Amino acid sequence: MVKKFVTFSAVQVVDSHTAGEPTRVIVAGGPPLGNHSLADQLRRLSTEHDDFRSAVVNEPRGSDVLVGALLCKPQNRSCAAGVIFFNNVGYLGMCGHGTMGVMTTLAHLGRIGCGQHAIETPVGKVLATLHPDGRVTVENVASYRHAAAVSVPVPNYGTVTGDIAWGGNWFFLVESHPLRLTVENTEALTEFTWAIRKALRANGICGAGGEEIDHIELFAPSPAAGVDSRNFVLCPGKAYDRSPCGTGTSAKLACLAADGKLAPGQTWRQEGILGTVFEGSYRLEEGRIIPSITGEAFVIAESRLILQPNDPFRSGIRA
Ligand code: PYC
Repeated sequence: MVKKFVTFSAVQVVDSHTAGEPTRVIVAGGPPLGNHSLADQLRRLSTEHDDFRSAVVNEPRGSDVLVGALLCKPQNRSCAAGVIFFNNVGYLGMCGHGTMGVMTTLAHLGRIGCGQHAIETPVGKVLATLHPDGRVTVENVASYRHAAAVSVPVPNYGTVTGDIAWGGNWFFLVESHPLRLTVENTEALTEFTWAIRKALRANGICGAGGEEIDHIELFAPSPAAGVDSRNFVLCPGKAYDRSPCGTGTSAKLACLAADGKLAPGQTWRQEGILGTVFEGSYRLEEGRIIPSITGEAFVIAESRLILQPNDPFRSGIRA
């Protein structure tokens, strides 16, 4: 039997992981988004081409944990790239592990060398430095604590208290809780943090401007010598961050600075649930906290995603 000929589009991607958390950089084959600001390009992607997001990161081509990074035209020509980050359910303002993945991918493709490069994101310009040993330092957008010690009643768990902070995404940061932060315990950790997320929404507890707090971050002491803390971060689509989370570490630095527990330039070593570590510090600029986060990404695949028009899951499997 002759197979019917179908035209398809192909999307060229490079996959990497940063401290265990995957990033899929879309190098070619993305939808046309124009020459506007990254915020405008994000608006166009989300309103006109959301199928593209879902096709690239959702099953069967991706998974719930995958973060997509679409390379776009930067409006500021001095930037090495513009990037829109997205996941299984929507879009991210910034992504720390993803920026490290983008830098390592651009170097792998021969598009950048060692040194500092500016990257435009929908929430502002970030500076990323590729070091000769392969590590990447991301100087993130200004981060701040929005509210301290906010209590929320969480069904089946009781009252949970945490800080609300911006690190390029909105976080609820919880120090005091009864759970063990170990990788064997991720199911219970996911249930607990998802219940907190729902309770914040149900009680109208938001970030600035009424924005939803869509990342929940738990902390515990690290068992490793020389590491300041371990975290567990639940991402918006209910997958947990395998890395220590760049924007989550930035939010943590903002809280530590607000409490007078970390001085400018002092290093904070944040471990994630897999035991991988990001190093963070901050500088002050006109009273604002500018975090820098260092980690390492590894390229793991180069491929072409094929989107056939007659494929019932051309646009991915949506939850
Ligand atoms: O590293 O900023 C981060 C991040 C956000 C969501 C997943 N990773």
